Amino acid sequence: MALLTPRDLENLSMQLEENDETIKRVTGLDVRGICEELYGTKPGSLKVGIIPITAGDGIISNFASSLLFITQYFGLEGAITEHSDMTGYYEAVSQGADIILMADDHMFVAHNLRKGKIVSNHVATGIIYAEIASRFREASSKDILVIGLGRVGYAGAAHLMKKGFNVYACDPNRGFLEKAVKELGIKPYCSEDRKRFSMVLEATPNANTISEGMIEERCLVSTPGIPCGLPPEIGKKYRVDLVMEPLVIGVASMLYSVI
Ligand code: PYL
Ligand code: MG
Repeated sequence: MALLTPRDLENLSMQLEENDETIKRVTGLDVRGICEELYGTKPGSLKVGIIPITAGDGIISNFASSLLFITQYFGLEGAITEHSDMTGYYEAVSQGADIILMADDHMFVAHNLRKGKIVSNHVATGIIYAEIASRFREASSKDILVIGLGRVGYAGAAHLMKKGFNVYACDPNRGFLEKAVKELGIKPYCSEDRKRFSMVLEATPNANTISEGMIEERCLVSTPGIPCGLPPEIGKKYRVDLVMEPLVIGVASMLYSVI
């Protein structure tokens, strides 16, 4: 999985503002509104304990402070623990945290200690970016393309199937594709079919995964990025709206899903 760098997290509030404007324009709702409808929850006065974790590649300098910004932006009370790892966990729980946010290199979780609800960033991110794509007001049909069937794309495809969309998907890993066909009932996307889509969920760790033959003239591409799957020249040549932001939208989905 691609790890965030401090550079990815620069100007997070500006990235959020720009993307929220696009989301509102193309779906009719902003991130808050979509999360409230999606999960049926509204943030109350809950305390969020943010615990830096030193495992693996270790602490990302502005990751915890980014989580604090996001927690407060969505109206929750956040606090970064003074200590990391298990000491930090003990500190957060002792100080009355209702929700714990912590991430190592493989798993980033939100855990509501009061309700016992837990969610991974992969699932919450797949679901919210799928939801955004599916709400494209100018969509030409219920056909939607999912590029990438790893932990994020699989969760997004499952969510879209549950919502009754015609999900076409591709992944270079044949096993991932076969698993999604068997377990979710998605249709394998073949470029030879020359089928074009007005809604795309891109969930891969690669750049330029979207090619010209995949999209309609008017299209919404929804992706957590890192890097961007839409080649700039295609974004310019067609009337493509791009929703791409590295952390805030996925964490909002995590928080709304466990509150
Ligand atoms: C959650 C992000 C989204 C994409 N990749 C994921 C990632 O970078 N995970 C690693 C997060 C490490 C955080 C570090 C810290 O600062 O606590 N352990
Ligand atoms: Mg990507």
